Amino acid sequence: MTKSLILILGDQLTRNLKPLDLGDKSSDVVLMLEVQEEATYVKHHKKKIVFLFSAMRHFAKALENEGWDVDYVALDDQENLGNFNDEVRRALDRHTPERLVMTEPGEFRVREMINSWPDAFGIPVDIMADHRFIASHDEFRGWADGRKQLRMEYFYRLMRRKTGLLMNNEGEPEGGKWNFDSENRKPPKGEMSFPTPLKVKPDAITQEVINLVGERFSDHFGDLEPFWFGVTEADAKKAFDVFIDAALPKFGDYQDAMLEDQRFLYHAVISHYINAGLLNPLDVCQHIADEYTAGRVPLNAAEGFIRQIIGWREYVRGIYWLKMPGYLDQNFFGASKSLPDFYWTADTQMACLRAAVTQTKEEAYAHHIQRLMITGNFALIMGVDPKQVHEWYLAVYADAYEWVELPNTLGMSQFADGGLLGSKPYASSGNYINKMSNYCKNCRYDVKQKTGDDACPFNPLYWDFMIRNRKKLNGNPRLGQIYRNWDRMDIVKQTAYLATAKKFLDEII
Ligand code: FAD
Ligand code: DLZ
Ligand code: SF4
Repeated sequence: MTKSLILILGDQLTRNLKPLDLGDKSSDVVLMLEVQEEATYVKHHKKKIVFLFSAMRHFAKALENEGWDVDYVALDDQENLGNFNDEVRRALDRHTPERLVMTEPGEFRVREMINSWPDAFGIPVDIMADHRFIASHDEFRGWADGRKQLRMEYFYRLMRRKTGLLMNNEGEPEGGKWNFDSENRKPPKGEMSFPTPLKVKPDAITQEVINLVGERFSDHFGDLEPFWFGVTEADAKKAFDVFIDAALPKFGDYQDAMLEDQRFLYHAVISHYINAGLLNPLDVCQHIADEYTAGRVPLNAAEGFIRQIIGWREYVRGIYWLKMPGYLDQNFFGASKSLPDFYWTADTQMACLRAAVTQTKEEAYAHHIQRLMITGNFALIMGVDPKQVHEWYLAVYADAYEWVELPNTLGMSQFADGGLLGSKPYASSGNYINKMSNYCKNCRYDVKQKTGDDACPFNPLYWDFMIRNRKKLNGNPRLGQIYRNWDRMDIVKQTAYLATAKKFLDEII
C-alpha cells in the first residue's frame, strides 16, 4: 500500500523539496497533474504552457530514472477531469495512501484549495515549507511587523547578512556600499554587441507538447513557435552559464536600456527557469558572487544581479503572503479604464508599445524596464483598472506566477497599493523612454512635442495622470517639485496638455 502520495506542482520541478527528501521510493508515489484549469484560469501564453508541461514531463522522467514511482496525469489522458480537486480525489482512490504530502504552493488561490482537502478527502495533508526561498514567511512577517514603511532596500540588507553574499570578513558589504545602482542605468550608446540567450531545439517530448498546446489552446495569446526555452535542469544551467560568460559583466551598466532590435540585451532570461524550479535562486547568486571574487565581473553587475534575486524576488514574495487576499483588490487611484486592445494585438502606432507587445507575443518575455516603463507606465498614466493589468501580466509572461507578478504589477508598476512597495508611482513622460531606448526614432509620434496631434502620447498622459490624481499624491514629498512645475506653467499650456490627453483617449484608444 502507498504510504504517502507526494504531489508536486508544475512550478516545483526540483529535487530540492522536503517531501522528496523525506520520501521513501519503496512505498511512496509521486503525483503530477497537467490540468486544464491551471492553464486557463487566465489564458496563459502558449509558450508558457509548452514550457511548463514539457518541463513537468521531463522532470517526471528524471524522477522515474532515479527509482521513483511517478503517477503522471497528462492533459490529454482520457479520464483527466481538468482540475486539481478532482484529479487529487481520483489519485487518492487509485492509491489509497495514508497521507498526502506536498510543498506549499506559490499562490494563495491554490493554497485555499489545498486547505479544504483534509475535510473534503478525509485524509491528512502535510504541507511543507518551500525551501527554495531564502526568507520564511515568519521571517518576513517578523521583519515587517511594526514597520511604517516596508522598503525593499532594508529587507535586502537582512538577506545579504543572512546569506553572506558579497559580505567581507568584517561583516561589511563588499565595496563599502550595499547598493551600486548609481553606476547602473546607463543609456545604450554607439556600437554595442549583444549575446544571445541559449536556444534549445525542442526534443520529441517538447514537440509532442507543442502539438498538444497548438490543438487545445489555439485561442490563447502568443506565438507557439519557434519554441526555444530549455525544459530541464541541465538546459537551464547551460543557459545560466551562457549568461555568465557573455552578458553578466555588462548586466549592471545596461540594466535599464531598451533597443528595438535587441530583445534580451544583457539580461539573464532565466526567471522562468528559477520560478519553475529548474534553477535554484541561492545557487545562482552564489555563482555570481564567485565570479565577482574571481575578478571576472565588476561589483556593480554582481551586486545589481544578486539584489534582484535575494532582494526583490524574496521581498515581493513576502509582501504577497503578508497582504493576500486583500492585496488583489487594491485600487488606490480608483482606475477603471479597460486595457486597450493593442496589449493583445500590438496594433498601435506608438513604437515603444508596439515593440514591447510584439516581443511579448513572440517570446513570452520582456525585460524589467519594458514591463515597468513601457507597458506598465502606459497603463498607469492612462488609468487602466489594475486588475486587468495584473491579469495581462499573469497571462503573457513565461515567468509569471501570482506571488511574484502581482506585487510587481499592482504594487510596483500601478501604485494600486498606495505606496507600500514604491515611494512614488513609476509614471513618466516620453523623455525617459527616449533617453533609455531607440524606440522614438521610428515612431509616428514626436517625443519632443508636448501637445497636439503629433505629440508623444506619454507627454500629455503623464500630466493628465498627475493632475487627475493630485489629491491622492499631493502629500508625497518626492512629487512636490513636479506639482510646483505644473503650477508655474501658464494656463494655456496646461489646458493644451489636458486637451491633448483627452483627445488621445477619446479618439485613439
Ligand atoms: P534579469 O533582468 O536578468 O534579472 C535577474 C533575475 O532577477 C530574474 O531572472 C529574476 O529572477 C530576478 N528579478 C529581477 N527583478 C525582479 C523583480 N522585480 N521581482 C522578482 N524577481 C526579479 N518577474 C517574474 O519572475 N515573474 C513575473 O511574473 C514578473 N512580473 C513582473 C511584472 C511587472 C509589471 C514588472 C515591472 C516586473 C515583473 N517581474 C516579474 C520582474 C522582472 O521584470 C523579471 O523578473 C525579469 O524581467 C525577468 O527577466 P530576466 O530573467 O532576464 O531578468
Ligand atoms: C502555470 C501552471 C499551468 C499552466 N499548468 C499547471 C498544471 O497543469 N499543473 C500544475 O501542477 N501546475 C501548473 N501550473 C503551475 C501552477 O499554476 C502553480 O503551481 C500554482 O499556481 C501554484 O503556485
Ligand atoms: Fe513611445 Fe512616445 Fe517614443 Fe513614440 S515617441 S516611441 S510613443 S515614447
